[in-house]
Amino acid sequence: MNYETILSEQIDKICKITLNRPKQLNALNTTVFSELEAAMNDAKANENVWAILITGSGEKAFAAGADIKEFSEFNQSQAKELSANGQRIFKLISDCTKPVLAAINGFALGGGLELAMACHLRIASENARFGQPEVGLGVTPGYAGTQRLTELIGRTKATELLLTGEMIKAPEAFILGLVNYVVSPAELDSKSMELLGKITKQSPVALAGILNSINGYFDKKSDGYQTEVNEFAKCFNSEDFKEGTSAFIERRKPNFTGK
Ligand code: CO8
Repeated sequence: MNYETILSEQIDKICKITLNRPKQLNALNTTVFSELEAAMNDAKANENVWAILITGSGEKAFAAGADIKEFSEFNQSQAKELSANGQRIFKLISDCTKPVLAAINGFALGGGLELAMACHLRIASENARFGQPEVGLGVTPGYAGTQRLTELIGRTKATELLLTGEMIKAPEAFILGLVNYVVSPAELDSKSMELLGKITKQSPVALAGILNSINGYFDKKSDGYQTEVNEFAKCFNSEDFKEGTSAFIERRKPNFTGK
């Protein structure tokens, strides 16, 4: 499918989505949001896609935030709609039952960091910079930055970063647990594909159960322990479970189908 502001391609079992407004540092406008939603829905529905990679085009930015030029003239009700819509689309990513990895190739600021945090895994290049600079624009984060940053790095440091709007570099993001790995810009793509390659060798049924169970831990309305019981039991109905256990007994590698 052809998009105006993103690129979407399939590489083996991985759908790679690239934010593609490099001149605007991949700022997230309403077209990016709607195309990201469409690409995510396509990837979710495609049974040949087992994992999703989200990155930015160019060498400078993953995404430098929501498009300030677009929302600067908005009124309160437009702002509410923009924020709710952005949160809904980022939740589509965090709730996705296929693993989603953000390959952060530069600035991840404001909405850009919120997008990266909605993904299940994050790999940063050494030149990446992270921050929630909204406070300096006289606005709060609107795409769940206050929630996910606190969840990922803890209240103490999240509060400081949100209140100062200061940027941090990749090594500090790693120490804070915001990213899984930091690699050179040249290695970002290969490291991301390597990690997703390991993951896509596993059973998609089990991957989905694990992601649902982890989300259950953070979902205030559900009991994550019970979610884990349900997901565990669900696996016993799957061909993947029969294949995985048979392969172990027969001393061979499993050939999972996701069924
Ligand atoms: N929105 C729109 N355009 C942008 C954005 C952005 N967030 N970031 C960069 N650009 C554009 C610049 O305007 C410039 O365009 P042009 O050449 O046409 O003037 C181009 O990208 C290149 O940017 P710079 O020349 O500024 O590049 P520098 O290397 O000098 O600086 C920075 C890079 C530091 C990343 C700088 O561009 C910057 O500070 N950008 C803004 C970062 C920011 O504040 N992000 C947060 C935005 S707010 C948000 O994400 C959430 C809002 C809450 C949700 C809304 C609900 C209503």
